[in-house]
Amino acid sequence: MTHADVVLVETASGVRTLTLNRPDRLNAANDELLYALTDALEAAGADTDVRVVVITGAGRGFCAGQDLGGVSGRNMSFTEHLNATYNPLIRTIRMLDKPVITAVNGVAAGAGASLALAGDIRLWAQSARLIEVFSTIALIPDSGSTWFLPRLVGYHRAFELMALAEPVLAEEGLRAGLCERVYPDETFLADVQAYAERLAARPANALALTKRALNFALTSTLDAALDQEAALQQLAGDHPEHAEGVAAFKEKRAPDFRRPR
Ligand code: T3D
Repeated sequence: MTHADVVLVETASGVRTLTLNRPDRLNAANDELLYALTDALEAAGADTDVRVVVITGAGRGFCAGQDLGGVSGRNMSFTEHLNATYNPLIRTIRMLDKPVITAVNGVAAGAGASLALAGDIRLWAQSARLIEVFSTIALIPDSGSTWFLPRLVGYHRAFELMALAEPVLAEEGLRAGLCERVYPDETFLADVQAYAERLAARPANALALTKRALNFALTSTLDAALDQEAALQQLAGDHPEHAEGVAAFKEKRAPDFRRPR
């Protein structure tokens, strides 16, 4: 399979959809897929026509984590492998100055669960499930799971989910804040596209700065977050989007943040 086959790339109405494409392995990640996904995210970041990125999976799975078929005989240590593949991927998602939606169409296990949690917006199909499966093969959660999950469900539930590797189903996922919305399986992709287009109509610069401010604040003091907000607000206020938003308010019309200026 080539780079282009393992991650399908489509763009419609400012929404770039990246589809993991190893459906017979539930989109388990081999190196080819991990590099292709990171490259595709960077390309989406650089493309001015792209306002929102969606990551989803082909077939009935979202991503079953590391492809266990290719692990034995690997000529890299675990540490080297994580630093070369999963960690750059997760960092790219978190640093991308565009919203990334993880559209979890089915099972998300292991590093696939981490990937599902790494999105700015997480949309689940009704049949989606998230499994911190690592302990089943006597590994520890990686690719950001130890950072994301306790912030969402607290230390104790995170530890339980990781220790027992029990699936989180859509109902709990929604209740516990592991996803923002759950949609029926039958209409999932159309619902995701509609949601993404809504996001794409919002002010791109302000959303990029909001993402940067939130990511900073997650690991900062209140004092530092206030300073960061003050600095970033200047960048938002100086941008033509802000003038358009204020003009639209005064003229009692909807703002058009997509209009080239
Ligand atoms: O650097 C490093 O290497 C460390 C990084 C680690 C990151 C990790 O992600 S570690 C965790 C690795 N992932 C797993 O351990 C998950 C293994 N898979 C499962 O536990 C189950 O498949 C699922 C719970 C995800 C789904 O179960 P189910 O019953 O819905 O599907 P299935 O029948 O088990 O899987 C369907 C097919 O996909 C099957 O192939 P077959 O029998 O039809 O030919 C299965 O072998 C294949 N598959 C599923 N997961 C993987 C996989 N093949 C390779 N690797 C997988 N991870």
